[in-house]
Amino acid sequence: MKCRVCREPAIIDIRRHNANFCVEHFLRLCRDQVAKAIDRHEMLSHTDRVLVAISGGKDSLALWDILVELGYETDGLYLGLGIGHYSTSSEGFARRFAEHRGLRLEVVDLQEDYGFDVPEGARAARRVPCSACGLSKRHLFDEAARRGGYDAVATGHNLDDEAAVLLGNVLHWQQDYLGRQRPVLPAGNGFPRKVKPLVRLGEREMAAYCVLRNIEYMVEECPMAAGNKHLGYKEALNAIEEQSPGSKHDFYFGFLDRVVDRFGGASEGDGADVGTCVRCGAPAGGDVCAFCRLLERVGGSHPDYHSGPTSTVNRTSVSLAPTRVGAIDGVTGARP
Ligand code: Q46
Ligand code: ZN
Ligand code: ZN
Repeated sequence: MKCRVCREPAIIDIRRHNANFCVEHFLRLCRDQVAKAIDRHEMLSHTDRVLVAISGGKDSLALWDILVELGYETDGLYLGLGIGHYSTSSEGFARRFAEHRGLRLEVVDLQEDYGFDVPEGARAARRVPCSACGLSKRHLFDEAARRGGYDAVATGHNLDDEAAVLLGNVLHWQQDYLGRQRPVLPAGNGFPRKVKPLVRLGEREMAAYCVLRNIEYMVEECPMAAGNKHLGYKEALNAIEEQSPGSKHDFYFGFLDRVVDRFGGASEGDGADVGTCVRCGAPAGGDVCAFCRLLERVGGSHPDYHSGPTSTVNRTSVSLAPTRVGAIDGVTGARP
């Protein structure tokens, strides 16, 4: 097995490219694919300040690493969701990554900062955990981006994720979701720009990238994901990809090239009557946003953004609104 570029021994085969790569050229391929996605979909410019959503898993840490390598100005945000061992352990991976590289990581903890965790939120709202979790994540990333004056929020969704979500949306003809399933959603209606620079790379490549770059990451998946439909869609697509390499890529990029515009909804809140939440100032369909309604049901409250620093690893001069005083040297603490 020889590298397609240099003919030295290869360490990985990528069947959808019908090619093998050595370490150096595999890492270059990953960076090039991210640069290509950013360029083609006009995700970021080099003057943007980018907030990277960090979960402690392979995708978000590889994304952060690649964006730094490509010269983007980035900070990370980790959200402590209160999902037992999964959360405590993933926070450690996120913090160690940031500390080793001298990068700034803000940590927002649902329980400490808002008085509830994902399992409690799900019970109170009578929702499945992933629904309460997703709602909280979207709100808190948007909120942190507004508060910190970031130009864009970058998430580690890879090709496998996007193809699986697309399959689910197509199976159930979720027209609104289909219109918004784009690698970039422009800022608008009070929402920050959202970008997914890993859409040209698969799950297996991201794991290999982390191993080759010595990035330690949380291998364990969130226990709440077990048995969810998304995993089933991934398995179905893996079976198709096995028979026909390149299918996931063709499915997702064919959709973007030929179909997505038929569904409209190129930005968040499109078509909806978007006002401002009277409690927290976030964009909202009614007087009170969905997160504040969840907070009320679960008996939580907003942190006082004006009373002290948030927990931030390697805090720099950026003055972010504070949630709690952090414990790590010189550092303050508040995170997908
Ligand atoms: S939504 Fe659901 Fe994830 Fe939240 S509860 Fe876990 S599996 S972390 S991407
Ligand atoms: Zn090579
Ligand atoms: Zn609100």
